[in-house]
Amino acid sequence: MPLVYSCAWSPARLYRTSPQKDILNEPYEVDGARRPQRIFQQVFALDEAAFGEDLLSTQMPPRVRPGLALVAAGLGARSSFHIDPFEWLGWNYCVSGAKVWTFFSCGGDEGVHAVPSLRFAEKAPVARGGDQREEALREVGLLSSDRLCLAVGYESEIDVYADLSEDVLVGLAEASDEDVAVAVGDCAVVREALGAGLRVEVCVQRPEELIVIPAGTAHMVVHGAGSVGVAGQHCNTANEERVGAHALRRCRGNVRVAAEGLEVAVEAAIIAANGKERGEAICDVLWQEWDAYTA
Ligand SMILES: O=C(O)CCC(=O)C(=O)O
Repeated sequence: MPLVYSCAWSPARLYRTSPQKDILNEPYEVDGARRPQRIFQQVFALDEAAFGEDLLSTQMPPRVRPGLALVAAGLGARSSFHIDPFEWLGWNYCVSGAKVWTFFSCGGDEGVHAVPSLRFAEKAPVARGGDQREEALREVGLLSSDRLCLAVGYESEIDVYADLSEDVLVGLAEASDEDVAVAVGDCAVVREALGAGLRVEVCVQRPEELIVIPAGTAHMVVHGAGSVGVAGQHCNTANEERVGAHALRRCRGNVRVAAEGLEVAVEAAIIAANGKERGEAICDVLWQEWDAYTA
């Protein structure tokens, strides 16, 4: 499998916006897509015409819905090597600085788990949306210390960029995408993944660019100096069943319920985690809160 530096074939997609344009209303160039698309329809809410109806805002009670994340990082800071928790679509918009994304994907259901040396294991996420959201998830039984946790994802302790020279990161703003891809392609973990038949895609994200991360794609990010971005999640009818099944699996619920939609799956997950009586009482409170929120 070749190492790829653009997102044209991609699991991930890169959208280029521009400071002169109106980010809420104008269409933007998209790598790999035939025509421009609009990105946001409200501030940091993905455009439903391009990305499908936002089911998190209509099917998930506000108290347990994921929030936006601000990602501010210095030179060399990096994420873990991970697959996003939940099975929804991740997005990440770069406001300033630049960062390198490396995506690993592979045909078949097993994905990166087919390469045991990458050592992916279940892990509760570090960022769960702040203390208040963590508390809210704990209260409804969707986050607990025994890892019976709605937000569990997969993570590896491996540092994909362990061999990447700091010079690449210092010069990131001006570097060509090809040069960065070649430098990342030289890292031992990447060479090993390519040798094992995984697809590896390297992408430099710069200001006014949005990355969309498909569910289940393993990735790791390393930042250049002064990088600031905003990240969020989106769930539409295409991945609703996956997100619902994830919620239920985490709570040892009946995963077939997921086909009935996200709202039904979230309720079933809460009941599976708390028992029928307490679970139903929690759901009543969450739905009432929701009515008050939308009134
Ligand atoms: O921007 C970063 O440092 C990490 C972002 C990331 O991995 C994600 O949004 O899933």
